[in-house]
Amino acid sequence: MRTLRPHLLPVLALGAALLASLPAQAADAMVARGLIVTLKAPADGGRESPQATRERLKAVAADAGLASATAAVPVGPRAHLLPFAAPLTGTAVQDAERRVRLNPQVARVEPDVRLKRQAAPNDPYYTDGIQWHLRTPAEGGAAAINLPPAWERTRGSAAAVVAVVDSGALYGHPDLAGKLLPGYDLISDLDTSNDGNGRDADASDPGDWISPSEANSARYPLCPAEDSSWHGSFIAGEIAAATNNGLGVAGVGWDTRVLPVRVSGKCGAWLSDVVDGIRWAAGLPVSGVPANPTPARVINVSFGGSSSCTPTYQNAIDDATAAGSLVVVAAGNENGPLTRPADCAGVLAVGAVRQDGLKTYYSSYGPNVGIMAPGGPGAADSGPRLYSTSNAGKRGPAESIYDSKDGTSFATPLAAGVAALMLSVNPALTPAQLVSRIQSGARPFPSSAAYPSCNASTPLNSACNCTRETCGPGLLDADRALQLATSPSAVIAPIGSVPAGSTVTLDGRGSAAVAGASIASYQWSQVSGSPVGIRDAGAPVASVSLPDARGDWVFRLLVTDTLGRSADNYVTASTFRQDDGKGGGATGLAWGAGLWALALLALWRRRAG
Ligand SMILES: [Ca+2]
Ligand SMILES: [Ca+2]
Ligand SMILES: [Ca+2]
Repeated sequence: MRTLRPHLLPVLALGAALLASLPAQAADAMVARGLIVTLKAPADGGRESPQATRERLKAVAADAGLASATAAVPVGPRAHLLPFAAPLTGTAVQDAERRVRLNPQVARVEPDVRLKRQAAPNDPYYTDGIQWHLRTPAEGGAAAINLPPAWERTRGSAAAVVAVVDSGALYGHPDLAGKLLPGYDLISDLDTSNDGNGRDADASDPGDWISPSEANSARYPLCPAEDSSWHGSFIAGEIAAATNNGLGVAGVGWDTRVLPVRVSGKCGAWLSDVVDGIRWAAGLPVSGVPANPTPARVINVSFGGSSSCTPTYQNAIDDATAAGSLVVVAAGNENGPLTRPADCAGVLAVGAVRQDGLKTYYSSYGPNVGIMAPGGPGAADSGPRLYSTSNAGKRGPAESIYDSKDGTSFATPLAAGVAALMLSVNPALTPAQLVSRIQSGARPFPSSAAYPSCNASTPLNSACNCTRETCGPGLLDADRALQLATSPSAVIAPIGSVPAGSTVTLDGRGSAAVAGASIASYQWSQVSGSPVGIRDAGAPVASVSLPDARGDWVFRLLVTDTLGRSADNYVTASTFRQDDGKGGGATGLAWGAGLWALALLALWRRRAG
């Protein structure tokens, strides 16, 4: 058991990570209610009466063919607004502006456009582009998690608590002020705790350094010398740094709160403390410890290990999940198969991609990865990193700073933060519903011709192109996940391979609406294959008679709930002939992958449209 150690980096070369400025707003998106006009000084150079100014403005409007609904309105000391009779858009605005500008009486003119409320926080690491990974993919790169449109929907809520089961927290960091709940310190032994006692109510992080004399000692076997990591505080800042406070970094959830649960100290954490930490975070009883007054609906666990999931770990995750808490875990930095806790059932395991969306050379991987998110390029690669709240102290806490780190530990809190945003718009979502919606909303992986595809059986020592079999469903997309947070889910029983000429059942009875709604309508349609009639196309269970020929047919189910929200899904039926001598099982995987690709394509098209 050990933390997934980051590569600590000094805060420097920030300029290298700067992005180009945002694209200008397109002209066709512009809405204006009039023109803001500044007249030239009167011909005689003297002062002009308000009445004379109004007369000149009226003449300008008339010359330009503007049918002003009302008289000009002063804008500041020198300019006036000439209102249109009704708001104009696009080129109509530009035409009116051009006509007014041609008037020799006019010094300046600009449209009085409606400024869209931008959910862009003013934290300098965000505005400077250093926190590229929070932006839209167009702004921040293929892997950016698309928070700006998500922040238009919600900035989180104080009720959505995210536990950070980690090294404790720096309560004195100014960019975590007001965002940290009291939490608890569950480290049970003195050598690890480094705070002079065992379990206690103070979850602050005293540092977890290992001095050269302590390294590989009897107290700290197999532990190398290292400086304090401030691991938990970095993660807390990613999830919920004080945001839009003009200081430092932005967090995923402006209004999310973090519950620090301290389990990791010098030389890492004990399994027994971690599983107690998960239980306590979820609001479950832990012997000898007061009940958690603020149970977390999302639990971030950025720990790794070399063994596979054990009943001790699985039971804690099962209990937390049953209590309604989603456990979000790091995939691991071993460039190999997932290990505990990422391979436990019911967790959302998060792997790390670079800014360009390729798997990092270090991220563990496999088909059971839940989602991929930015994790920094890693020390052996280059590219933009992730910045968050930290401390300059090499041992105990010193000056509050911002630092960069790499690792799946730091991809994980991005997904945990998105889950908290989803719960703030729909607190009824279960852990399984959170996972399915985050995955349904995933963006497809990009692919670079300069890199190989990740290999399911042989780890590559470089970045690689993610596939479904190596990186799971796709890239984390906060906005798409938030849209789906209030949607029903369309679930279709698999069909797979059937004899040619079969009648098959299209079964959508697994579909579900979120709390407070129910499925109001089912609509089946055919997407591909030779045309076949669908019986009961408006019912939860429909059927089709497939022709007596080999082929593939894809059907779509669209469900709409009582609140008018919709979702869809796809199912494939493939036929074989009895004299083929096989049931097509060997190609089942290919069908599954094709179905997945089709579903993603549909999502992508819908999003792009
Ligand atoms: Ca303690
Ligand atoms: Ca303590
Ligand atoms: Ca801030």
